[in-house]
Amino acid sequence: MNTVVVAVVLAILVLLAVAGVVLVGRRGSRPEPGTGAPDGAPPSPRPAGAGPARGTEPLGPPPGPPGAEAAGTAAPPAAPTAVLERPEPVAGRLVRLRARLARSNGALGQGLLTLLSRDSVDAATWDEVEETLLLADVGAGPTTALLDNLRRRVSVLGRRDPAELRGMLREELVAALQPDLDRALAVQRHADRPAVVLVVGVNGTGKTTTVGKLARVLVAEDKDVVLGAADTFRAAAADQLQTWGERVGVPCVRSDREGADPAAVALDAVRAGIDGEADVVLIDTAGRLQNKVGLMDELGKVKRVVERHGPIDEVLLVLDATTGQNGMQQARVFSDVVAVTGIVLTKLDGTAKGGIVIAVQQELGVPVKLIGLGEGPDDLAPFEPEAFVDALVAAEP
Ligand SMILES: Nc1nc2c(ncn2[C@@H]2O[C@H](COP(=O)(O)OP(=O)(O)OP(=O)(O)O)[C@@H](O)[C@H]2O)c(=O)[nH]1
Ligand SMILES: [Mg+2]
Repeated sequence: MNTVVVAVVLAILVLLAVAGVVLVGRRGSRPEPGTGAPDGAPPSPRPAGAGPARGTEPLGPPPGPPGAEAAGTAAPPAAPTAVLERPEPVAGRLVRLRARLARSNGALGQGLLTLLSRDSVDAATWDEVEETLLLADVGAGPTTALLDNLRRRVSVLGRRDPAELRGMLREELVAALQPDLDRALAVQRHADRPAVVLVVGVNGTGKTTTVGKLARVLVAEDKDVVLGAADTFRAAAADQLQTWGERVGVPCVRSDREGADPAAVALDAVRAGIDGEADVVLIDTAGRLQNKVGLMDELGKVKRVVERHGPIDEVLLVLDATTGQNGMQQARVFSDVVAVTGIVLTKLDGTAKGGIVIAVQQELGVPVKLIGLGEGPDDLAPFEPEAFVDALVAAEP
């Protein structure tokens, strides 16, 4: 009799253990419940990151989706460990990060204010104003335009009250930043497929970091994201991207083979996004291309192949703000090769070259949509001309 009881108890324990394993296995698959994203074993090559397949520890549940577990009443799952990060809210980021513009602030905004506050603004002072603008990488054309406007307005200003002067300078800088350009990212899902964002730029500008940070921005906005590691030059590039994804529970489609065809990986990522009903697929690309022909071939192929499923929604060109004229040169080459729809200006923290925002927009006719203000995971802000200029001409830097 006793043996029967023991056997029954053992059988129940085994059943409970199996139920627990299944539950834990399923819970690691997605950060947001109910969005129809890939579950556990997403399709195509090897999406990694959010899925439980690669690690020994399943990812823990996201904060606050209790409904997802209602079915598993048998036993509480045993200790999920890794906790997904909750990215910072996006609204007002630029204002929160404004102190990072401190050096631009000193060089451009404060420098101009000091010059224009002089008792007499003579020819020599205007030369200094011009020099200040050029040193801050505002660019020759925009500098001339700004200089003309400032000259005209200062001459009719009469007495130069500091507050009035600051207001005038603010207006002119905001106008130079073309505040009416549409800076919204095209990241809305289409009826039957995700939005696709291609991220391009030369090596070291911050592409991978930007893709990682942008994934967090989108996760903070409750979007389902898939990453595509189409920089296949070295495995470390895909590892870097995958790590960004893992932190917020976003899968990363990659190839295990160095030198794999970037277009194939990009296509696999888009397919994973379609199958998983994701909102956005973000594709990171390689920057180490020796010449324009190679660049054109590779990016052209990625674009062609990906567009079998529909047009790419956004091509973001990542530029390092500290590289000045070199950066501008790169921007020209890339915009000849792919139709760039938005610029991400990275490393604006701590550079005195904030004026490149004005130059690059005017030269390419493409809006700066995002700016990088540090190496931290949430140091990427939507670009807002007014908030940016306010940081430059702040009363207290
Ligand atoms: N200070 C600062 N550093 C940044 C910013 N964005 C990126 N970085 C740093 O720039 C370095 C290069 O960034 P990556 O994202 O690896 O650049 P990449 O363009 O992907 O480079 P490749 O893959 O080699 O083509 C890293 O050390 C980043 O942390 C930023 O806004 N501010
Ligand atoms: Mg990279």
